Amino acid sequence: MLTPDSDADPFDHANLEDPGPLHEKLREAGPVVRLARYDTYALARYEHVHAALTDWQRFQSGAGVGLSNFRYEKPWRPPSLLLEADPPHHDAPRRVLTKIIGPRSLHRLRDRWAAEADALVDRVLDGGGTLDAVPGLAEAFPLRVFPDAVGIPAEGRANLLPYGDHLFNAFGPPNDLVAQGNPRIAGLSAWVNAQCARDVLTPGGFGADIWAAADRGELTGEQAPLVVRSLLSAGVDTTVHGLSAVLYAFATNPAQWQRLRDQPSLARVAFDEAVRWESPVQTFFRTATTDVTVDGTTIPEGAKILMFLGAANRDPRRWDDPDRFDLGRDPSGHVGFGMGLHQCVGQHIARLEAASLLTALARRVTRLELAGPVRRHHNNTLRAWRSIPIRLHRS
Ligand code: OVM
Repeated sequence: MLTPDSDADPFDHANLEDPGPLHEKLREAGPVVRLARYDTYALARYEHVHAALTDWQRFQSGAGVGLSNFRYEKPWRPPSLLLEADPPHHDAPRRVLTKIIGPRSLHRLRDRWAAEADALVDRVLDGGGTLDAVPGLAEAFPLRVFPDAVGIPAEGRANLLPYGDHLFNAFGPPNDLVAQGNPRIAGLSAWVNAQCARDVLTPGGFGADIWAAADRGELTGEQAPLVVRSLLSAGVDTTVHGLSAVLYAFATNPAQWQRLRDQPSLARVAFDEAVRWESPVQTFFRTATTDVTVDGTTIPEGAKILMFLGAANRDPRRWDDPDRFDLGRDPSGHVGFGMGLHQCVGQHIARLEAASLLTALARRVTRLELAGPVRRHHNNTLRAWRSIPIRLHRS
C-alpha cells in the first residue's frame, strides 16, 4: 500500500493552538502518514499508537524520543536513563523508581497532601474565589508538594517550570519555541543538575531514596543523579497541565462537577478521563530498529515515528463520543500516560496530586465557572495552558 503524505506541521502555532482538526485528518488519511517536512511517520489511530508503544523491540527509545536521532545528532543533555533508554539498560533505573514512587510509598503522603490542598483552596476562597487557575491552583499545588517530596531546597524552585517547558519543546523540531528557550537553558540545567547531588537532597525524600538504592548496589553512583533528574524533568509541567486540564474540563462541564460532588470517590477517574480528553503529553517519537510493516505500509529501518497520543485518545474507533468529558465512561486503556515498558512511572504521584486537589475543591465549591477568556501556552510536546480565569462558588 502507498503511504499517504502530509505537508502539515504538527508543531506550527495553528496546530498547537487547536490540534483536533489535524488529528482527525491524520487518523482518517490512513494507518500511517508520512510527514514530508520532517521525513517521519505519523501514527494517530489508537490501535497503532498502542501497538507501537508496546513494541519496544521494533520501536526503540534509545535513539531519542524526540525528532532528533541520537545515532546522528548529539543530544542537548545527557539522555534520560529511563525515557531515552531500552532494555536492558532501562530496567534497573525503572525498577528502582517504580518502588520509590509506587502506590505503597506514596501512601504516607496522602494526609499531608490532602491538608496542603485544603489549605490552598481555603486561601483561594478567602481571597474571593475568582482567580487564574493556572498559576493559582495548577502550578501552586504541585510546586507546593512535589519538590518537598523529592527533597530539594525551597530556593530556586521556580526554575522547574521553564526547565520542563524547554525540555518538552526540545523533543520537537528546532523551531521558534526552542529558540526562545535556548538563552536560558544552560543556567536552568546547571541549577537542576545541582539539585540531583546526594548532599543537596533532604533525608526521607524520593531523591534520598534514589541515592539509598545506589548504596544498596541497585544503581551506580553515576546513575543516581540522572534518575533524580528524571523526577525533576518529568514531574512538574506534566502535572501542572494535567491539573489545568481537569479544572478546565469541570469549569466547562458543570453537570460533571455535580457528579463529582455527589461522589467524591470519582476524583481519580475524573483525572484519568481528563488525561484521556486533553492528553497533556501529546506526542513522543520512537525509532524503527528494522523495517516495520504497519497495516500494509512499511516504515524503513532508522526512521523516526511520531505517535499522536492525543489523537489516539480521541479515536472514535476506540472511544464512544470521544470529545465528551464524561465521568461515566471507563477511561482506562487511554495512552495519555503511554503504555507498556515506559508507561509513566510517576502516574501515581499525578493521581494523588489530582485527587487531593479535586477532593478539597469538591468539599467546598458548588460551582466552578470560567470568568474570562482562556489562553493556551504553546509547547512542542505539551497541551499546555497560560491562563484559565475561574470563579469558585463557596458552598
Ligand atoms: C526524563 C523525562 C523527561 C521528560 C519526560 C519524561 C514523560 C521523562 O528525564 O526521564 O517522561
